Amino acid sequence: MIRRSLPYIAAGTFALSGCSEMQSALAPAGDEARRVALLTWILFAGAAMILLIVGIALYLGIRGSERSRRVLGSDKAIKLGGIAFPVVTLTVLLGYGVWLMRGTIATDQPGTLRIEVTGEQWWWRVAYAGRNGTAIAEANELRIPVGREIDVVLRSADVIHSFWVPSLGGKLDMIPGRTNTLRLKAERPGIYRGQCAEYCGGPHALMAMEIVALPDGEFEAWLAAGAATPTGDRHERGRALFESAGCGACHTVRGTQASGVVGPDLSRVGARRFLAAATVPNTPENLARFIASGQAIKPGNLMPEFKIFSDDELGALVMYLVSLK
Ligand code: HEC
Ligand SMILES: [Cu+2]
Repeated sequence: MIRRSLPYIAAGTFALSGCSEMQSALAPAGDEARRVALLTWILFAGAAMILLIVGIALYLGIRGSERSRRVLGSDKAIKLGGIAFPVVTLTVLLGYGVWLMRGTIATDQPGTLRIEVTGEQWWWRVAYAGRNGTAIAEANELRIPVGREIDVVLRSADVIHSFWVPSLGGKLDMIPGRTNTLRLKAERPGIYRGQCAEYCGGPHALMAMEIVALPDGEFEAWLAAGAATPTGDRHERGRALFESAGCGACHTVRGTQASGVVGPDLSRVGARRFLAAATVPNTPENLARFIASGQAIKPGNLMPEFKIFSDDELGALVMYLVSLK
């Protein structure tokens, strides 16, 4: 039995090791995540030690000499090991935990970048503060500057979701009617993965996102660049199809008629690495598949399938979407 399952265990371990860098609380790339990782290791080591001691006591209790069994069964041993030890250990641990995580609560410091993230069934609405107070809408991918403190302002549009990017920080719930703020900082450029960590119905497991940490200059340039308005006849047909099919009732493409706010903002959808909240890579094939049979890709998602397009029309629509950067 064991021998037969070994290859599967090995394969599983290997597959899990693939996740280690992008989405792991044990591979911290930010201050808060580092504290969480430290606490994790301390708890793990402490628990391992206690397990060992209990194991030895159990062995001595069953197999030990008469004397050791008498010592283990004494009132004193029970008061010390069963009452005093847990009370002292847990109190010290609580104090240490509170002290360690101090300063990770967000405060309204000037100069801190604010990004609003709203949990929706089953994707992420994102808003950056643009120049002179205007909001810049994005979705499903968070770009942040490396080395800067960021206040991620968390809200929910429907049910409870939870924002968790293990490599960058702790987990914080997105609760309807409340605003929670999470402080994040990425210490090195890279791509970090986050996952909705509170069951929110249906395709909750397919509600993930990527956080792309860019050097400050690159980030500012990306934010300032705004959305490109594609020009030329090549994209005209796709844009017309987008409008006539009614995509604009739910989606916004800045600079066009499309101004719906039911679904993700598509002004720069062509620049995203993934589609449908990190469900599938953003390729032309997957775009076409998502439009025509999105329920097969992300069962239960709130976008209706559009079977009305010919392959040719789908191609034109996809070309238009890809050009939105
Ligand atoms: C009834 C509203 C509605 C209509 C109409 C609609 N969509 Fe969507 N769309 C959604 C929702 C909701 C999502 C988010 C799905 C998810 O990931 O859970 C979405 C997601 C998408 C995405 C993925 C976006 C991302 O950030 O990954 C694309 C691309 C897209 N829609 C294109 C289209 C196109 C093209 C049309 C028209 C043919 C269209 N949509 C019509 C609601 C709509
Ligand atoms: Cu969820």
